[in-house]
Amino acid sequence: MNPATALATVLVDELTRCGLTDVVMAPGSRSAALAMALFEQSKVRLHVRIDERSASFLALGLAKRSGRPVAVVCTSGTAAANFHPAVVEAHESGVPLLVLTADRPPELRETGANQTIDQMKLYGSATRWSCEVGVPEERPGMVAYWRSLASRAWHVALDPDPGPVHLNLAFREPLVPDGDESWCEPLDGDAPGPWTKVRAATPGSVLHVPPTRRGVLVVGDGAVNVKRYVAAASMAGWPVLAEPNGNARYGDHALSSHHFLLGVPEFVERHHPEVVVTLGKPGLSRPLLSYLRRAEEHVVVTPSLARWPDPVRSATQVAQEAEIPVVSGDDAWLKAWRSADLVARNAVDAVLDETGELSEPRLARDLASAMPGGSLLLAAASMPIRDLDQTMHPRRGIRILANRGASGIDGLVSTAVGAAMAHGNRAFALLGDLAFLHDQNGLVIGPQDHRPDLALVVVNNAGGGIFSLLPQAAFSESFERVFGTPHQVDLASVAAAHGLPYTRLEAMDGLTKVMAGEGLRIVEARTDRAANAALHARMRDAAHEAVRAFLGA
Ligand SMILES: Cc1ncc(C[n+]2csc(CCOP(=O)(O)OP(=O)(O)O)c2C)c(N)n1
Ligand SMILES: [Mg+2]
Repeated sequence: MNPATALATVLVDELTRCGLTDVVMAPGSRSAALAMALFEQSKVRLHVRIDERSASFLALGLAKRSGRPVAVVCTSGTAAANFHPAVVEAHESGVPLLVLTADRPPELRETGANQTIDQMKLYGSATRWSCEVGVPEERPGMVAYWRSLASRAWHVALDPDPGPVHLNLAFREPLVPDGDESWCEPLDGDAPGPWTKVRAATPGSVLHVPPTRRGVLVVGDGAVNVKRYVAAASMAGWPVLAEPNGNARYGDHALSSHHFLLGVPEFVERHHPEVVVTLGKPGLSRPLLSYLRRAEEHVVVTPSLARWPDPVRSATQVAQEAEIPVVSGDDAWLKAWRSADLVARNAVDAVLDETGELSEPRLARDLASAMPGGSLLLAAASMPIRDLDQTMHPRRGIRILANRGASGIDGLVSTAVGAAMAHGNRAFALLGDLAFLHDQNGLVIGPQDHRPDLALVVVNNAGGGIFSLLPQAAFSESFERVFGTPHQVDLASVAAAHGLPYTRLEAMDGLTKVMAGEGLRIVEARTDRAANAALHARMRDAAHEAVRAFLGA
């Protein structure tokens, strides 16, 4: 057996023994041995894509939803560089990825040899570990090296701080199997594997949160152990301020309009928190971020003590686990939050329901409400995730994901496809038109590849709608050209080019029908950026006014 084939076979086998179930690969020659070993391995589900950027976001989506490492494989050169955005997102949002890049052997580097770039530590500081594996050779000891390396890569990607691991794999020719099965030592691993068993450390000591009724639980992106903390907060009589992608906006204690409540200074003055506990990374609402600073104690719960989210540098304590104690007392604190929340929510709903017309925030709200139990929603950066945050009513039984590590508008079609496949049930994605167009290649799926049950709901406001809500909107001369960035792409034709069903959602009453479809499909909802900005201003004004009236302020 040639060394390239031996390394590829052993690596794939060992990763499978660790628990690898899904691999995404893009074609190339330097990675041929890996591609063929993956093709032979019946225990992994292989996904093949031609665009490495889309391939890596597909892997990200699969890993994000499943919580297990997913491998992504490519050839040398710019192919590997195209993984960079997904690696960055995985690094920032804590998604386990195994990034396997094929490379030229050292003697071909820095010589002008074809398709050769410097791939060592290609992703800079955006990995948990980056390893230059070394050219495989036929000599005793290599099997232990490769198997222990694979075990280690798997565990570093997963515990205790999930994220991307990069193995740069130099292959010397021959790159494809030569039919010879002999090798200088047994290639098999010891049964049943993995080669190195890693026992995760039990989390450090539990932090005891100071007892108080005046506490708030904030749940942001990437939160873990959500149910336990929501239950504890409920017992303590705390409101839960949950960003949709924190998946804690359910039950009696969940608020839905904190973005508006916390934008009213009189409300904030009267609702001074003694303790705020945050899970995950909050980052959708400026008023909520400012509120974190007002807490006497801000406890950040994080799986890793090596990094923790503290976006406004308000953390006073950081712990892997926290105990929120039950304290006796009346429910005045919680009731005050809930009643004000209801007032704000009703005011927002009234604005949204004035007519049956389709609007961006109403579509977000109604999509989240109408999704069948058990379904998944991926919301794109820009307005989709913010609209959900501002309008979604609390509910159970759905899962919401967003790429909030780096908040890119890239790779979202692929992330949605991957997440939907790992979810294995009905799935929806709410995407802006630019986000959709950015990853059109996510729609390029070969005939032998699995297609998920996923509706890509595209809010087409012909450009970047979020910018109409930002200060640059006042610069009318430059605005359209450099921020609005309109395009002239016909989404029905995009769907047709990919052979996908397309539906235009004209008014809100068409939503149920659109949602009832099956398979991979595109739904377009056309909106207007200026009207959307005006509607958001009305939502905010109505909510703030209602809260002030409620407070008698
Ligand atoms: C990869 C990347 N490029 C640029 C940006 C900056 N950006 C943030 S929102 C946005 C506009 C997005 O437009 P669209 O997806 O149509 O959503 P809308 O704002 O209309 O809701 C841009 C360009 C980004 N976040 N990510
Ligand atoms: Mg748009």
